[in-house]
Amino acid sequence: MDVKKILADVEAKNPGQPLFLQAVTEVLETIEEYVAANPKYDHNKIIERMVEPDRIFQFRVEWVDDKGEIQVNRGYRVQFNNAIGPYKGGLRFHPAVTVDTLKFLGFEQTFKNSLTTLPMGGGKGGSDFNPQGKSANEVMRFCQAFMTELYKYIGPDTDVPAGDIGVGGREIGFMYGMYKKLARENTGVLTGKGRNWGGSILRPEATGFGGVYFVDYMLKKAGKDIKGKTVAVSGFGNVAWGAAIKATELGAKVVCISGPDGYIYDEAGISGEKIDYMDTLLQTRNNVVAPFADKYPTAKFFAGKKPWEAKVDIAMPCAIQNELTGEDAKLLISNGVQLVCEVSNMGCTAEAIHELQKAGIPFAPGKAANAGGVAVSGLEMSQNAYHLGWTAEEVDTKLKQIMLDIHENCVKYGEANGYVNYVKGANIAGFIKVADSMLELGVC
Ligand code: 2IT
Repeated sequence: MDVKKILADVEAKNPGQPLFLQAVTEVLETIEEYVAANPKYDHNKIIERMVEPDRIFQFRVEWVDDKGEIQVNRGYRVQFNNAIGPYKGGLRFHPAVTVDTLKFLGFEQTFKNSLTTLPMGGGKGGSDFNPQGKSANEVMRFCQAFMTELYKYIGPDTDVPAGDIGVGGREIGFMYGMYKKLARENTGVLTGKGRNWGGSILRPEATGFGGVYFVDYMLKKAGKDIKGKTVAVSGFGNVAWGAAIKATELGAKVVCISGPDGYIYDEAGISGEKIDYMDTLLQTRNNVVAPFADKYPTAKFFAGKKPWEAKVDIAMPCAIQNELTGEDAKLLISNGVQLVCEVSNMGCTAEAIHELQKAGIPFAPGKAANAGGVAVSGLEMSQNAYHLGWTAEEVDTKLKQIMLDIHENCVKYGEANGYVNYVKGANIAGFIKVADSMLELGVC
């Protein structure tokens, strides 16, 4: 495989899409050696086929705000690859969403879903709708308008969306209500549903819990223990919340959370009701973390700063893409960080990953470490298909096993000279299942 040529083609075909190019570059550079050793992939142009989404839907979403003004947003669904199962992936509502964002996320999702061991293809969607400052009724009208178009492209065996940034249980409810009405079926086509209407127990916690299970496996592999470790988590949304609960439960101390306005350092640790308060803050939808320091005297707020300047043992980016840069990585390393586990999608820049790997710090990519979220979505699909619900213990046992399998796969394909390159391991393991399926399914 000529990586340079393929990347040049991807760049030429997708102008102005730096995030997509970043995601593709990382994968191609790490699977290059494996692909070269297995010429069947090259002969069948598997890479060229994998970097092209199956299809992309873009649509206008119009709705009326509380003042009676008509608003126009853009909606998307990227159906990236369905070689191993129906398209599966979240919906992101964020003003910065473009087709580039959703292509990078859909591409990542294809590999992530493959790693989960469940039969799910890769997809992603969303809108440039900004939920900040919108009333509940405005959010409902937007979600309904969005679904009147999206429902044409999805279905329980074709494409199953879920939440992502800006889309939580409330939004899934509004969208599922409209889907059910339009499609006249109750087949659980969205995941992350409420417990009363087909949702899985532990789905809200799953991404953060899975991320911490992954950290635990990484530490064990390095002969270390999570107990007593200090942790910096970025963000204060669903993923950061789940991570804080599980990290605390396993004996670590979460000292940082953050928002777009700055970060909180709480030497007493963020546990118990402070974690509940993270969710309260999220529900205000003001996207600021500063009020946390007003409420808890041990917490300090650092305006305009990132949590990566704090001295911690473990860093877990849980917010958004490229939130941890090369400079941040250098700072973490100089402060003695022992492990970095990306739980946001592509939370670290290529430079950051390079710095961490160069320093021999174990680093896990989001597509491995945050796969617990979509994995429990897969379990929600199974429960819906069976028309029953599993207990928390059953779901948690399955989630732990899936995270362990992902960790083992990363080690299998990424370990060399006493260092596990989790990026390489995850990309190769994720690639093999999708690529081999494409070979078996023929050119179609
Ligand atoms: O990035 C992700 O894996 C998600 N936003 C969850 C996707 C899902 O289908 O549960």
